[in-house]
Amino acid sequence: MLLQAMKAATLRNVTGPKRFFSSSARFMDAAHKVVVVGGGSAGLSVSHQLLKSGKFAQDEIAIVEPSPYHHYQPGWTLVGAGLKSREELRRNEKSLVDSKIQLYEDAVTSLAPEQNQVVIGSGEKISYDHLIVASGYVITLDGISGLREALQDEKSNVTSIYTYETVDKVFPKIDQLKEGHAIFTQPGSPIKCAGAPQKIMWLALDYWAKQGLYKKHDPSSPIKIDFATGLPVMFGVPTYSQVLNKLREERGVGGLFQHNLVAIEDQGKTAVFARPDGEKVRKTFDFMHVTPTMAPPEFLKKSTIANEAGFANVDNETLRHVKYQNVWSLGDSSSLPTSKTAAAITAQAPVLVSNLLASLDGREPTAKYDGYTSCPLLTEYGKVLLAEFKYEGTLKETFSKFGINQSKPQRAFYYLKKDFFPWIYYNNMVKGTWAGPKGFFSGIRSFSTSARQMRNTPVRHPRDPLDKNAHATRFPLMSGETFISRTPPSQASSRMSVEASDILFESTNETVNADVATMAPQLRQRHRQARGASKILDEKEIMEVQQLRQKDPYTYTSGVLAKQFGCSPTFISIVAPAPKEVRQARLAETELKKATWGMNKRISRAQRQERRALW
Ligand code: FAD
Ligand code: UQ1
Repeated sequence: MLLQAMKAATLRNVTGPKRFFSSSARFMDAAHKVVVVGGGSAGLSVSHQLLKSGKFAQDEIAIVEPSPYHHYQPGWTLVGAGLKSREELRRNEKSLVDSKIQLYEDAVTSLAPEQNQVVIGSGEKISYDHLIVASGYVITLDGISGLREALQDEKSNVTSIYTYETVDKVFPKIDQLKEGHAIFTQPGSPIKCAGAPQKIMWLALDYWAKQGLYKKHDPSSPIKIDFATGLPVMFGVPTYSQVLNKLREERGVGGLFQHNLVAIEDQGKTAVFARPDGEKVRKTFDFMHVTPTMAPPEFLKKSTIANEAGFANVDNETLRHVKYQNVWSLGDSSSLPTSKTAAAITAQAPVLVSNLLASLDGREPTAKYDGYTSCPLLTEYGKVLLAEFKYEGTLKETFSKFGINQSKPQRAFYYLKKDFFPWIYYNNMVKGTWAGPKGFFSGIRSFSTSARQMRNTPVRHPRDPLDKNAHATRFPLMSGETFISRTPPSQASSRMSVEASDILFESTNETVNADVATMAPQLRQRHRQARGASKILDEKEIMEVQQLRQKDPYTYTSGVLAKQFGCSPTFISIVAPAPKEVRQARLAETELKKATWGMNKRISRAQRQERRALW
């Protein structure tokens, strides 16, 4: 028994403190304060956020994860579009788990919530005080008859971004299609990232259109495209659905609504769709991108933790199990009635952590999840519509308060999707330091559900640079605030010695005007640079500037053009102002940067703003 258990245990640290051997050397079950089932987006985020609370010792948290690799699945759409490789989005699972967390490289085979235990593949039982179910979705390739065979057949034109095994075949197949009927499917049943089935379609359409292979509303177009969905709409949220349906109509894509793909026949050449009334519709195709059906894993479905649909049955707000008080769930395998995405997990994890910690302290869970989820919908190469909403499909947009229309595909969001999210995911999200639209947090000391509820977060006072400045003079105001004035570096301060003032206002060989002479050395240099760069452009040059700006306003910024033409950036923005869209995109980028500011930066920026207002 001992030998068998030891052999089977593929633990990274077999002699971890929570594994016990009695004096008779009989193998005892392992036990942990928290056991997390699944080391995917949800499992890793929540485990590391718990660890960062500082309330857990070595190996008190354990993750059970059978896969040696972790995948950044949201990037698979980009792989399908030929923008990234599937390998660059994958990491070794072990490398993502903190050494203070015990990793069981095995699968959970059954749950025993009455005994506070899970059973893993080796037969070993692991006891817990709290259990977190984060085991994701299983792709059920057999949910559509003939799909498994068609995907395995190298010669078939059936493909999918939804599995690691097939995702790298998507772009070559898109590239190979020169004419014929292309179909993109979406099942009627729930799936992860409900926007992905059409994202890959919009990108393929763009790719074919750029080569002249797809011509909208043109009967002579070599390629024709249909979007076949089991749902009655393009997207679950009406605001976005309307925009996307308009896009579909404008781009000449056929809409086969309430057409649920049930079979692939005729050696991967005919698709069979079921209509709500049971009617079967057959369509031949030359290319088909299939979104398979998905389901919770078997061990969960058959447990008493699951609801009728097989998902871990938790409260929509607290994320605690409706029956077992020490069982929690988040992510794709939870019953949470929202669109399943990694973005949703950024909002779920802090709630779960806060409530689980409260529960460990004997308090009631009070943090609430509002159903936040998001889907960055690629509508073409270079544009993304950033759908963000909560329960009931109510919009909860991060950037609309800054005047950005999120229903309109924007370039700034494209860079978010393509570059920023993959980066932040591996650098912060799986390490437990990314709270999605709320930016970074370095520890879960307390919890706040919105930027406006900062009062929930511990108050910290980062050092204000003026607080201890020897050259600052303080004026207490009637309002109770203090007005602090510091002599600018360009002025001789009353405390400045004669020698220092000589160094500051050193004379140069150049003829400088009196104003410049009184400037601090750094300012003087900038002033000279600006003056040197104040060449007046002739009409031809201005036209050239305008043309470059029009051609690519993102590359040819006023700074770049000023350098190129030897004039000032202000002059460039007067003669060739950036288009409104570009300004909006830049604003979005700035706002995004702000969204990622940490607490210290937010406070010091607010203090700076207050000082400016007082001036
Ligand atoms: P997963 O990340 O799938 O992790 C589940 C883990 O549980 C896996 O590691 C698995 O091996 C493990 N597991 C399974 N069975 C067991 C068992 N028996 N015992 C122990 N462990 C087990 N989200 C976005 O936010 N934005 C997007 O743009 C986006 N696009 C997407 C595009 C595609 C093509 C896909 C496939 C997904 C996309 N998503 C997107 C969705 C996002 O990837 C998922 O919602 C998210 O990864 C879910 O996290 P999870 O931890 O619940 O599940
Ligand atoms: C997000 O935080 C995230 O994780 C890194 C994604 O990638 C999977 C997303 O797609 C989205 C939309 C978010 C949400 C964050 C913001 C700033 C909207």
